Amino acid sequence: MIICQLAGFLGSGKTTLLVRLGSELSKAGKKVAIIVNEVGEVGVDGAVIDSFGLKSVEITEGCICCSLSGSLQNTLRMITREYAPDIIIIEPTGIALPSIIVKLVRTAMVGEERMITICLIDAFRAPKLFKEANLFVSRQVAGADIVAVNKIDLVGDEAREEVTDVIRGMSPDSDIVYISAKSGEGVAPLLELLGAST
Ligand SMILES: Nc1nc2c(ncn2[C@@H]2O[C@H](COP(=O)(O)OP(=O)(O)O)[C@@H](O)[C@H]2O)c(=O)[nH]1
Ligand SMILES: [Mg+2]
Repeated sequence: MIICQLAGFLGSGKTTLLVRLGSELSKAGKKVAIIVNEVGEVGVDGAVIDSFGLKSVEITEGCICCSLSGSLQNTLRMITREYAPDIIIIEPTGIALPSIIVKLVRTAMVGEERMITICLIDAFRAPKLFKEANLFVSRQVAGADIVAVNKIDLVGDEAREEVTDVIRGMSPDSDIVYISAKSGEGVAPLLELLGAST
């Protein structure tokens, strides 16, 4: 089983990517479950999720990386036991730290899973974000296996290069992909990684 975490600041495109990855993986014959933690954020449209035949659980009363860590772990165990998915996609809140979620998952699942952390960066808002929340974003980026620079439909080559330089400075070894969660451009490698073709 793969457990995929979609990290990233509020508005970076996590929910949009979640719906795209979930529906594509489901179309490819994978059993997909989704855990969404939103506290005052725009949520997943339940009807949309259901229409793709995905199993989803929402946790809304607090943050799964702190006050509701036990709730995340129980939900993971419950979904695994009752639904036996091929993949679980987790969308934490925009202020969660990926490394904490990874630890919680590891403890809950005692190592039967493969954990993949994708951190989304909004290419359009990146310059502002890097200026105003640099330390926090660098911790999110550093905790990721893959950094997905999202909304590339909104920026040109130069902005893309600049974002790339900053990310490289924060985390020299992370893989970087360039995507539009909205149009689906560039998303194929992520689907591959999540086992769409196996
Ligand atoms: N232009 C563009 N907009 C996007 C893209 N991905 C997400 N958005 C928009 O960005 C906003 C925030 O997206 P959402 O998925 O809710 O972000 P979240 O807060 O990280 O879950 C929404 O209005 C999306 O339609 C993209 O690739 N391109
Ligand atoms: Mg969201």
